[in-house]
Amino acid sequence: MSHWQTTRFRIDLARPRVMGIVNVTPDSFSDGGAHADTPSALAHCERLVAEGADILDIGGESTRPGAPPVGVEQELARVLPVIEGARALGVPLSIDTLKPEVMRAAIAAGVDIVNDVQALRLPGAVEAVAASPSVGVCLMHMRGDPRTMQQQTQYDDVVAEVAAFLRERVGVLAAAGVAADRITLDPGIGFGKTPEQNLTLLRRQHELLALGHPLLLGWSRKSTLGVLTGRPVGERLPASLAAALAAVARGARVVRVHDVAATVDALKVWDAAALLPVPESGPISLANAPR
Ligand code: HH2
Repeated sequence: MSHWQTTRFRIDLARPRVMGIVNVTPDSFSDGGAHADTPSALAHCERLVAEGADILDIGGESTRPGAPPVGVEQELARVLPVIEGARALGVPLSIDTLKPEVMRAAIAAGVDIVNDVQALRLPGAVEAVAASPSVGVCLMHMRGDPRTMQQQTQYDDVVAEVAAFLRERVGVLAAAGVAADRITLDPGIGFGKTPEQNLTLLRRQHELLALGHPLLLGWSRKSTLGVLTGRPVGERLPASLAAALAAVARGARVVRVHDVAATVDALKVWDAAALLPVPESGPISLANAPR
């Protein structure tokens, strides 16, 4: 699948795309409170588009481990004015929610994509997406909910289990009449997984490509990067860039990031490098060895 069909846009995935995160929340794990009111969230949307974001992912409920749930009315009050204001920016808008009521209202308000960390498992979520003729969807794997997910990290084979789960969810959507080119998949880095399991998902990401849908990956600032580098959340930009490039190198077509400008730059260099012919490395000549 070389494109992602969404409501207003058919996103060409011949080059990797950058999804910029807009958390309209007081408590998100890395930027909680930074864009919690409508004017600052909209200013953030404009800034991310100016920096080169291909997609904006707008969320009104934190999914960090232990985050308290937010009511439907409160979530809608956070995200709807931002969706309405950001529609004029000319990029696809995604709603990051697991609630069917929020999906329906956001689709009515004009979002192009539904991004659900629970892969449309709440009752009514599949119907909310299927009722729209063309809204795009990202199905993400997670276990439990944000309060319980980090107690559920026992897998026999994390990659096989994530793949089987995503395959099952794709089947449910297909049965509901959602066209295959509307669906992207995400293994859910950090959602009910240990750092080692997250890295296994990265190393064996090609096995998820076999599901036949574009992969969307969210490594930005996540705690596995903190474990690898010893850095607090505010100092994980280099690690996030390396993870985004590693994900793209293994076939991801969309990366979900907080730091759009830096990621766009990194991907430009990555793309240019990928186009260069790789020089053949011949054997080391003994004649040139220092005496
Ligand atoms: N990660 C977060 C939220 N939504 N959606 C997808 N598809 N993939 C992800 O990896 C993903 C996601 C968590 O990051 P963030 O939105 O910055 O934090 P919070 O959930 O605390 O708002």
